[in-house]
Amino acid sequence: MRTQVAIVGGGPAGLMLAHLLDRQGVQSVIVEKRSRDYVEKRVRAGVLEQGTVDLLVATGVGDRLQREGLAHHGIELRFSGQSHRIPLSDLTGGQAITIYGQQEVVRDLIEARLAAGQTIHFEFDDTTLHRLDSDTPAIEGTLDGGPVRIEADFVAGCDGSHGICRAAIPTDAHRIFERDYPFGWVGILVDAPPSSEELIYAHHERGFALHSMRSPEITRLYVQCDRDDSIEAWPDRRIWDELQARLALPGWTLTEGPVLEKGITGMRSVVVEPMRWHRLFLAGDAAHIVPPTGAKGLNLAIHDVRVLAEALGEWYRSGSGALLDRYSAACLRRVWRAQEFSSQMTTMLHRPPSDPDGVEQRLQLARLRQLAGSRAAATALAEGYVGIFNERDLDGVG
Ligand code: FAS
Ligand code: PHB
Repeated sequence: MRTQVAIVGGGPAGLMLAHLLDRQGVQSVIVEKRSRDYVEKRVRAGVLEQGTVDLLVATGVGDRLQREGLAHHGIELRFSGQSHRIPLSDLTGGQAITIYGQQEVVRDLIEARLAAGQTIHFEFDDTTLHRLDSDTPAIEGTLDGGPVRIEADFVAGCDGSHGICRAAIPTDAHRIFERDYPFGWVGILVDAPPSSEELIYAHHERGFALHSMRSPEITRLYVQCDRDDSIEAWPDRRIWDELQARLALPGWTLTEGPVLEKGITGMRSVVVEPMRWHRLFLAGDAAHIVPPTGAKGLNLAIHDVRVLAEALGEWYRSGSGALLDRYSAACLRRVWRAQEFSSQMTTMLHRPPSDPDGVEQRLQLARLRQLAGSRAAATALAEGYVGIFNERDLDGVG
């Protein structure tokens, strides 16, 4: 096979890149290791920044999002048995977040791609990359048991944190910045109506808890757990007991219900620099991982491919590689801002494994009280949360 851009990975990054390229008349082929059913059911992120929503809507894949997504204009911080709302929209000139499951975004993008008569090669196995440092890179693998070779001008590595593309960059040609947090999250999807209109981020001496949702019928909840915990250590009753304790507020009730899905998510920060090696361009989790406390993972993936699609479109329109040459720097500027924001949220809200003298907890509470009392501090958090990072005017890309 021959195409212009060969995309490894059919998650939000790969699918959105193909969609944006298609709108510019640039051909692409997507190879995805898993089945369609698997990627459409995989529960992950749920918070879309304003910029992500605007792009999905502007490029014609936002109809269902606009119908079924829940626009939120604030989030709640809960600590010391009190609740403090951060009015996101009031503090950011009207920007909001939208609650809409990542798997719904993936489903909408797959439907749009197939409706446009384009292909996605699901269950593509044994992916290997070739000649990335030449003008004719290629990917190979097996499809329906048969060997396949796809030749292209560029390869987009959108294969996530456990993919093969990142490892294809020689070790002396890139650096990996990593930080592992000494805790994780147990996440549950629950068949019960949300107990609050908006998301609740709770700081508690027993550990962090998060009340989120997917729809007026489905609640999404998380509790901080130890890094090495297994899901077997978290039977449903224990999860509910911890949620009830950590989210407790006089006059407020957490509605319980059947647990539809549960899993443990690790908490780490990873950044690969640069995000490009010759004709290979990394995007999304293949290039960076953020702890989910800031709800940035999916949004960063969409931002990367927006910048990459614009740069590839420019290359095919004018032959200029200027934007491609600036791709990595442009994305990394936003990636590090999102890392900093996510790290702040994570360290402010999670119980450290050891705090013998209680200093850490008192510092966290002082920070939370500042957010509750200072409009300036609350505005900085609100801007980070809705995705205002103001990096656009610094480098003139995207
Ligand atoms: P993805 O991982 O979504 O997609 C990569 C795709 O590549 C996958 O479909 C994979 O099957 C495919 N692939 C891998 N190797 C391949 C190969 N060799 N050949 C072909 N295909 C291959 N973010 C939040 O904001 N909130 C959350 O609650 C949240 N929860 C998360 C929970 C988990 C368990 C994980 C892993 C991430 C979570 N995230 C969350 C972050 C998440 O949303 C990611 O940022 C987002 O999925 C990134 O999208 P992609 O870069 O497209 O990577
Ligand atoms: C979610 O709804 O899955 C979610 C919301 C906010 C976060 C992380 C996850 O910070």
